[in-house]
Amino acid sequence: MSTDRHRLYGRNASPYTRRVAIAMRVLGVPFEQIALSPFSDLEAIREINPLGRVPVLCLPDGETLIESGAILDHLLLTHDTDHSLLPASGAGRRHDLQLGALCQTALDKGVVAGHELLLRPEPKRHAPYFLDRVNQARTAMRELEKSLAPLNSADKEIPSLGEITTAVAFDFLNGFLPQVLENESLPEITALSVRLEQTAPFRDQLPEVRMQLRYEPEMRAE
Ligand SMILES: N[C@@H](CCC(=O)N[C@@H](CS)C(=O)NCC(=O)O)C(=O)O
Repeated sequence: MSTDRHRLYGRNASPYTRRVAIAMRVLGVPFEQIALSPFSDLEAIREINPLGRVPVLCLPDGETLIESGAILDHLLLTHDTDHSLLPASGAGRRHDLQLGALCQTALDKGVVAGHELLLRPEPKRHAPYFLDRVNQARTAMRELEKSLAPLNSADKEIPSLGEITTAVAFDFLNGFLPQVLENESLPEITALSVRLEQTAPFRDQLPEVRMQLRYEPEMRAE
């Protein structure tokens, strides 16, 4: 189908979708968001993406893109020509992409741990598997805290892509699986999150629902 606007499929409750939506707002790309959930709208999502996943971005000419990283790569190439969200090359680009890579691990492991609780009946849950995933997500956020400091852009008007994803990941993990970050001291990430969540692109792209999961088996991962 050909339209004059981008169409973004997925809810902001998905951190992968939310980071794309916020980046589109920051870049000033007009889009329509079709807030489908892979849990309640799987058949509708499969019509757009046979893999049954979000986010999906349909371009105005009808081409369909999947995977938030690939979607963002296209959006930056076409709409970030002055490289305000991601430096064109060099140490700054590598650093920002590494922030995104740490976020991706934190999110992927947090989501997998959450799915262990959401989708697997309690007697079949494997506590060591769950706690190892929680620990991986936590470690990724600790590494992110260390990596954030050197190029933290508190004085920049436009957040970088890595900073957007960091704030989105922090908000998501705190809401979805709070035990990942409970008792963690993450002052750089917290300050970034407080600053960015007050801005219009973040406020306009809030998660539609917040699901909170908890599972505290006897054994601990650390
Ligand atoms: N690596 C993907 C992750 C996307 C992802 O896991 N999306 C979730 C929603 S938060 C989903 O569609 N889950 C259903 C599934 O993977 O089957 C990305 O960055 O876009």
